[in-house]
Amino acid sequence: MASQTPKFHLHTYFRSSCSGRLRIALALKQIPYTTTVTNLLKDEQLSSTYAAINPSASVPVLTRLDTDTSFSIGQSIAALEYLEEAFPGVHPLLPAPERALERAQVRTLVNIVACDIQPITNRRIILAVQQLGKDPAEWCRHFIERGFAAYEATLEKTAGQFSVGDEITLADVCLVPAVWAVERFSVDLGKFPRLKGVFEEMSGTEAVRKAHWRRQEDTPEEFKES
Ligand SMILES: N[C@@H](CCC(=O)N[C@@H](CS)C(=O)NCC(=O)O)C(=O)O
Repeated sequence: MASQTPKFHLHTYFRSSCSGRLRIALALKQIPYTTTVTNLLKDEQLSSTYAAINPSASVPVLTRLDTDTSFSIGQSIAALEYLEEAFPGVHPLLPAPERALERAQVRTLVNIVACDIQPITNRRIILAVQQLGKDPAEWCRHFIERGFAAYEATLEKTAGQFSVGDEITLADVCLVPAVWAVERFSVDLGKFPRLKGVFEEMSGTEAVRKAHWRRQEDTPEEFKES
């Protein structure tokens, strides 16, 4: 039987860093996809309809439509790893299986962003911090700088042209939208020169250009770039 062309759909929001990870990986792997915008500022992720799609009430959700039973993945790292395992031949985003240490280095950097930074600077946390009468910008700056300092120190051992060696990996895919997200919190990237260098290298790629938050269908006109 001829293999089906994969058909993907992404629930996304232009400013969501976790959605940005998927947009970059899909672009690198040259996988076309359709989208539904879930507007976080309108709390669309909290609706009961959306809960049926993603019980975690967050974006992104990656859905595959072409298989006999379509399925959705509602956690961005699981979705990235799915893409990597399902399409290892196009732009691999992990070092080869026998390079176990480098794979662990990639995952360490991924986890700094996806476990130590994003969850504690997420919209729902920002709102909770605000309700406690604290300054959410100061909160986010503090935890982003701690996370970036860990990323920067790790890069000393791992970096080449990109975060781990000279190939783009999942670490870079996660780093770029994390840097986009800090633009709002006046974090001084000059304190993290290796991280800044990798970000700039990544920003020059077509995949990152295409996935950029300023170039999405739901990017408001005042932020849009062509
Ligand atoms: N662990 C989840 C986190 C997803 C997440 O927090 N997404 C943010 C946007 S980057 C979101 O939907 N926030 C909505 C909220 O906090 O209510 C993942 O990696 O997919």
